[in-house]
Parts: sequence; structure tokens; C-alpha cells
Amino acid sequence: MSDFRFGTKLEDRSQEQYREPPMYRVILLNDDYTTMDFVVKVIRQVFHHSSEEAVKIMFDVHKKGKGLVGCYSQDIAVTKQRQVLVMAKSEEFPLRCEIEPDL
Ligand code: TYC
Repeated sequence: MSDFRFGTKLEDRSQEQYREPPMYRVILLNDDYTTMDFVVKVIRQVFHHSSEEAVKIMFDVHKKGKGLVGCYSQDIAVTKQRQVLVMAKSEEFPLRCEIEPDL
């Protein structure tokens, strides 16, 4: 494979090549109107958690106000956030979903 970054020292190049992409947390927020069943469905379908895990996450969000559903590279996190919001809108639920850098 050709490498046209001639000015870069070998050690620096390998560090660049193996650096992990920044990760983003996808967070669900509680509200008083979205049904528990719908939140569990979203967590299973979009984030591929088991039913048991989805119920645990839903109750955690319900009790604490917000909770982590997954951690992904930026484009995947944004796609999952959109999927959640599209599903919520289609059923007219006010479910909120945010993403934040995983520092
Ligand atoms: N608090 C909602 C209820 O009692 C359930 C709920 C859980 C809503 C998690 C949103 O992200 C959420 N129906």
C-alpha cells in the first residue's frame, strides 16, 4: 500500500493509524407521557438489548430521570438518536434522546 505522508516519522504514523475514534453516549430522558412498553420496545429495537436488560434500563431512566442506552462512534450514535426520535414522533410520544461525548 502506498503511503504519501513522507514527512511523518514511522512511530507517529502507527499511532495515528491505531487511534480509537471518539465515542458518544446515547442518553434517554424520562417524561410523564411515553409508555413504559414503548420505551422498552425502542431500547430493544434500536439498541439491541435483551428484554430483561431493556426493562432494567427503562426503569433506571424512569427513576433517575436519564440513563445510558449505548456508546457508539459519532455517526452511529446520531443515527440511533434519529431512529429513536422518528419512532417517538410516529406514535406522538415526547420521548427525548440526547448524545454526549464519552470523555
Ligand atoms: N415515566 C414514563 C411512565 O411512567 C416511562 C418512561 C421511562 C418514559 C423512560 C421515558 O425514557 C423514558 N410512563
